Amino acid sequence: MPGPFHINTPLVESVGMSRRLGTTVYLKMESSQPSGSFKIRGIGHLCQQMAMQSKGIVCSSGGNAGMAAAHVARTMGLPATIVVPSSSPPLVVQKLQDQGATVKITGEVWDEANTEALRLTETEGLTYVPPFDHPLLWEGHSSVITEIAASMGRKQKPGAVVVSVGGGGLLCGVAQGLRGVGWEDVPIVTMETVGADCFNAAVKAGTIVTLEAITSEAKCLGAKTVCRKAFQYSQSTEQAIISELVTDQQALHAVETFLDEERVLVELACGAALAAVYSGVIQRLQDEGRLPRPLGYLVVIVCGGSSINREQLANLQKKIPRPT
Ligand code: PLV
Repeated sequence: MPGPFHINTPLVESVGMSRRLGTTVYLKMESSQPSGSFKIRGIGHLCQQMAMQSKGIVCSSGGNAGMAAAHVARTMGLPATIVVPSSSPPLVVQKLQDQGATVKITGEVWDEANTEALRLTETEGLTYVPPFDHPLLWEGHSSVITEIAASMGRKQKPGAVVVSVGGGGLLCGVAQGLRGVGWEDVPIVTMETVGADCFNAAVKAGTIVTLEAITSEAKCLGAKTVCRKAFQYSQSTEQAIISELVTDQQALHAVETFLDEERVLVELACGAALAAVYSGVIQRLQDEGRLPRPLGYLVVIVCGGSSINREQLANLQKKIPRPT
């Protein structure tokens, strides 16, 4: 069986973040994965289980799931069709083509691209690779926590883990991973941007809701409906999940600060998680008594993302107004 396709990523302290928070902050550098994000963990695992006899795969994506699927398919010698919405920047389309994938642009948001991917699954007999809603994806993503536990030792629990949420696949993997290593009492802080906040909307409503539109520039967080499993985790009393929002401005500021301080360029989707520290969300949660102080150490999953370069960053800087 080919794979695993992902690598064991660095777990490094961010001195700048630790200084701000007054607590040690570790970055789990998923931005270093082949294909540029954590997605390869779950998608690699799913393809190992489901695509061995396949005549090709089809994946609907805001970008990064597609990048992971294209990478895995190329390594397995399978053709890949990636369906992206028109909101994905040309940079993503180019990178997918560089990986040898056929790219189809359908609809304005991921949900519409997904309908087309499901249609192709039926008509072309391709193996469907979902970007966030599948138990094999969550199982694959859970290795991010297993690695942290192996590095730190199981007795050294983090005080909290910070993740970005789009459709909720990473959250499910992290929740499953924490349970797997006996860290089920470690709170998860979930970060979304306003306008790509389907998880927060579901938590507030107490039921799964579908957003009318995606108005955030963090297009890779732009699923209109969160997956059922993520919502179920939010309802469980076993594990605290704290759902928080930041603005696009705060996510962009986090991307810029991270680039300056850590010298790594990540997407706005990842900036949302970084803003948990840079915009004082964790400190506020401690002030409110929702997270303990002291916290032990904090882990931020640096989910990464490939739809960013200097030009795309400049575009975002033009589009997203500065705070006045
Ligand atoms: N992006 C998905 C879903 O898009 C995709 O198709 O690539 N951080 C980054 C850099 C991401 O690309 C994503 C998801 C997330 C975080 C959130 O992960 P999720 O969807 O598992 O919650 C619409």
